[in-house]
Amino acid sequence: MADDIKQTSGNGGETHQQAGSDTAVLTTNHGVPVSDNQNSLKSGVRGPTLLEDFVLREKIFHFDHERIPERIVHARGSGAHGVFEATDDISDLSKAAVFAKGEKTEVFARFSTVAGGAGSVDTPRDVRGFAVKFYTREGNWDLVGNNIPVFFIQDAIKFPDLIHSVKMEANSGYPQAGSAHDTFWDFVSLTPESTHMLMWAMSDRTLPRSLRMMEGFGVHTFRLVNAAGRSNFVKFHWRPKLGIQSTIWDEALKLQAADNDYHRRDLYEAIDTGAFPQWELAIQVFDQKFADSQPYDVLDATKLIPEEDLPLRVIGTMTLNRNVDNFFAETEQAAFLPTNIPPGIDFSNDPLLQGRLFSYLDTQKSRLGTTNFHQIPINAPRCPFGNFQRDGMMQTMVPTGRANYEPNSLADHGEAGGPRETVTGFATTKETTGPDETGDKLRIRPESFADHYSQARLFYRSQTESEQAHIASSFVFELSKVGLLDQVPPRMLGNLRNVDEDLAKRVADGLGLPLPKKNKAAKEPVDMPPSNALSIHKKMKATLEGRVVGILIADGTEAGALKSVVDAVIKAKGKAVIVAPKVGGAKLSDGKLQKADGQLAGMPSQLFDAVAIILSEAGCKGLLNEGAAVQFAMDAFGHLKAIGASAAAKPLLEKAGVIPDESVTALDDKFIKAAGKRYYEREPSLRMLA
Ligand code: HDD
Repeated sequence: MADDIKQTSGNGGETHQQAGSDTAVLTTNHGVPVSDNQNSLKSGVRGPTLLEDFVLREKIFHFDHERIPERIVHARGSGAHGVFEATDDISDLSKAAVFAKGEKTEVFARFSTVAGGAGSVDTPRDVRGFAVKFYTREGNWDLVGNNIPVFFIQDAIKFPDLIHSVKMEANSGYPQAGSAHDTFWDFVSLTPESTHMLMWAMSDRTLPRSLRMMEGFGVHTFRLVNAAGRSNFVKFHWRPKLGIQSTIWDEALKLQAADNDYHRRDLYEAIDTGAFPQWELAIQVFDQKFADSQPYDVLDATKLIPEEDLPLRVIGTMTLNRNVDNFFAETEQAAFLPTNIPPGIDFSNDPLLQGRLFSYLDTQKSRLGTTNFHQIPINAPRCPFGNFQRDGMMQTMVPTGRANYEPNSLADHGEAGGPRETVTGFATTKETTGPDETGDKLRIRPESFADHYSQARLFYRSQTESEQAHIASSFVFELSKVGLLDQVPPRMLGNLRNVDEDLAKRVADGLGLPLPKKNKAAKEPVDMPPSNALSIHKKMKATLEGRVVGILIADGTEAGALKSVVDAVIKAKGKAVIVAPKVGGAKLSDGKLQKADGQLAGMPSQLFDAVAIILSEAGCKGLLNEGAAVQFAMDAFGHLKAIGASAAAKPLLEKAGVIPDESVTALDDKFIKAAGKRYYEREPSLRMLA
């Protein structure tokens, strides 16, 4: 902060002055001590309340105005603080201090769903926002990305249409937080450029197991600029250290019922218990020559650069190590702006990115109510900052002196003249992206953006059989929810025929519709070599680290067996959660009472990555007629999880329809090994897949 500017309320990072936190005395907002916080001031014992009661009026006045407008998109989110450490020397590529090897930069990350309101559930089928604010020594850098590397549209002018179509329908106000409805599919079926993103959206990428197990992407092509002013193009990637993992649809649906806050709780608890989630930041760097030689335009946000063509280079690690102290003050008031960019990074001409450069600054005024939103501690830079912008609503700084304009010669008279140094400032790169960059003013989509299907095909064909089945089934489910607009599913099928004939057929079959004519493509798609990096299954880690094992016990459960499973799970860096018919606990074989972490009826198996069912003969008998116990085993099996069970628990497994396979084990080492994986090969025998 410039010397001549003082902030009255501190500047981020530390705990801030809060009513109630710095005084034992209960006061009004203006510091007047309050004598009674239980009763309003009345005229007589049973008479009306008096207007004079300023304590009551202030309290209710403040309460009445507690809510602020939620984000128009990404309203539901969870955030955490952390640190980014640069681990590779890329000074030849970028002069940004945040990338200097060994540099540690404070960060705040916020993960979000897109369509639902702030109070909606955590696990709908939806894209996830992945926004990171780096408080660098050269100002804030906000990398505002998603967990999918491409986007629905190519030009920001279509964003309001896209979002209107996916949000709850304008007349009825439903559905909340979901794309399975008329208007979304009407819009995307008329917008072939969305087809690639639809492949990702219909895949398990939109059903993350945990925010800690998501990849993240900057999506657009950006630039890195070095000290000599030379620039290269760059794509940013986040890779979770725990490996990428998703749930399956039935599991995600049941998670919505079991725990609305499944992802928020998971992130908070992991950080709270010291299991800090980590991601590697990696880059794909390329020059104009590479860009010109690709069959797609690198300025088109509906395209990715296959990792097989341009490998990722890891340049740093982000560790989230501190939960927010106050959800509203921090997570809700966090304002991310793609225009927050330090020297050494720059934009490209991607027309989607260009529109974002306006939108985010604009929306903060509407959401946070003031142009001074940058003074809110979560948004304030951690480095000194100063300029001649003044006043405005909710101004909390107290600039001293007369210097509120520039140039000035106040210093000649011994007065503070304010900041003026600009030598090291952000300078837009001079380099162009080719001959078409400037020239006539045109409302036009470049010809190089016309191929809407090749990469959609690439994505589909890079998936495992099981992943392809999930994609086909999601299309069937979503299109089956299109109610009134009969023309929409055939139109979508006509687009899908351009992606893959087999996919189109499977979706048509699933809907019970004839296969329509192929829609005319703006540009005929081409086959690209499959990319393993696009598949979740091909790169999932077999590990219990960061995962949760649910252990079902009842009276009579063998104490030794329980202890050895709990110990083994913890040793494998997993979390063991004990579930019993009564939360007070169960009496184990050694006569001791084992307290449970949760009651069976409220802790179904979808909350866990694997389950152990440790029952005595009597305990099992007692649970055979308990629907929640049968469902516990049935869903664990149906959700493709490993099941370890005591021999006496067999009747329960049988009743639940569990068919023994390699992942249904005894309670030994085999179980711990099996528990780190999902068993997708089991699925075709369990449910109808398209
Ligand atoms: Fe956006 C929020 C990500 C295109 C306009 N966007 C928002 C957030 C994320 C993204 C993660 C939530 C940030 C937070 O946690 O507070 N948006 C993206 C990505 C896009 C994208 C990856 C394409 C590659 N967005 C996009 C366009 C526009 C917007 C084209 C407008 C022209 N986005 C907004 C917004 C939001 C927003 C309306 C709502 C709340 C906010 O900005 O602060 O301005």
